Amino acid sequence: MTNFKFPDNFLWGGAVAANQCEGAYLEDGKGLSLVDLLPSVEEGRWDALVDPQKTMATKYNYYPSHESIDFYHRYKEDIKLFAEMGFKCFRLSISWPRIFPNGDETVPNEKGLEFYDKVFAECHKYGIEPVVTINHFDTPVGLMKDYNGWANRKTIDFYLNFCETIFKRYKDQVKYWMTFNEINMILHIPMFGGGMDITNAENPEEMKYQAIHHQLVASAMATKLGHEINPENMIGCMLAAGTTYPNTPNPNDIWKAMEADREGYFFVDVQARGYYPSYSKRLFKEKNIQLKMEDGDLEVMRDHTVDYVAFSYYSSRLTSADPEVNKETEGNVFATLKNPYLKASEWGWQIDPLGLRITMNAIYDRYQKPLFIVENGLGAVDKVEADGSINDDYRIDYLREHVREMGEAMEDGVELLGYTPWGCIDLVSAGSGEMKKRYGFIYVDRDNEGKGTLNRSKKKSFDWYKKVIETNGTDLA
Ligand code: P53
Repeated sequence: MTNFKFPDNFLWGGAVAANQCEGAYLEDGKGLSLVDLLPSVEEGRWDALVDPQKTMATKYNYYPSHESIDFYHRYKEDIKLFAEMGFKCFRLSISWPRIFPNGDETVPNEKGLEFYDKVFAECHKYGIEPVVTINHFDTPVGLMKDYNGWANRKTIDFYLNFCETIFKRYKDQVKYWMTFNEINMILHIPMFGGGMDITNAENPEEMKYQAIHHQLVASAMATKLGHEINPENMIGCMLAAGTTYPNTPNPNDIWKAMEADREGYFFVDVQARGYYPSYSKRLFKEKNIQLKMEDGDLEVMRDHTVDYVAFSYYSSRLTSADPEVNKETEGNVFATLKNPYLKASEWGWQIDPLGLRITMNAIYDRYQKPLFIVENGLGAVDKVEADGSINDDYRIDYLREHVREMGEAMEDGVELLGYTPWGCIDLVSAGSGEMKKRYGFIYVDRDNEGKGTLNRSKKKSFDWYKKVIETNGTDLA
């Protein structure tokens, strides 16, 4: 069977985030990240995610991020395994509190910077291009405590200081950057995405969009700065994507689906086109939002748009205009009805490879900028056989179908820079804090309670992905 051949310079790789893999949560001068205050699913991870009082004040027994998979001490072994699979790139994030422990310091923590020197050197040893997320759900606790995070305009300066520090330090090591991971997450979990507490705000929606404005200004300023420091830098935005389908052909459902997609596009409309979308006027009016802007905000957005649009894709979504029908979706980060045409993972995430092609085409049609799929994958429970092997055919099936649709989208004319499946090595789940929800090609011996040797081993999907990269996507069998 012949498949689509990906371009020779296509960036095959994998993705992780500092707060989900590094561990060493207080080592070498690192400060606390908000994620370090989140417990496991059994102790109420979700409550802590949505209620900052619980995040800040509650003492839990076990915090999965504190040791995580100990990438901080095992990065050499891990990167070597990525190289063995043939990775052309590796997406990781730089932990903000590792560099600025409280977030508002002017002088960075040298020890923290040295860690990433070593990680990038290790990548380049194997010809692996680092792809760096600047802020991946990793706001220093100090910024939330002392400033209410992104609700405060001062956070723009702290963030830019962080950006300047790392742009300069890693000027010769890193070319691909993303300003914020899943920037639209702030709408759904303001604590996670914005390091802030909106619960006591007079108009919580206004506070959210004010914080969003700050992030969008910060993202444009970072793009400007990044290009000044190194004109070769490629700076992107990053959206939690997945097209929303209407539940029926009822025009009300179609409209509802369009509105749902605009919630996310809102961000990229600014980051990629350079201005607030026309529909934002009505949105602000209806939610009674008056944004405070400063001179130059709109200009910097206009003049410093991103070089590429990155996104995560796990699933499409389904919505209805009928509140009774839609009730079913409550309590999910991204509200979605059950689509009767799709199967779902053990965590209820619906599997829709064609949805990836649809999403890619929709985003590319809208922005006409190169895309980068920086997260995709199947969270599943893996079984280690008596002989140590792990036969994760379900994961191979999921990835194969998605890679195939990626190829279709490229044949449709979509420009795609690369593909970095999520959690290329097992790591802590962001949403649930579990280890059991695994995405990796590489298995890590550690369980939900933090027990295990932390030993790494290859799953069946390891050899599969290696072959996909080797043949540039022509052999997906
Ligand atoms: P997990 C949902 C909830 C939290 C984070 O999610 C999410 C999403 C889905 O978009 O976003 C990304 O670990 C995120 C990663 C995360 C990944 O999805 O809950 O960028 O940090 O690990 C997968 O299975």
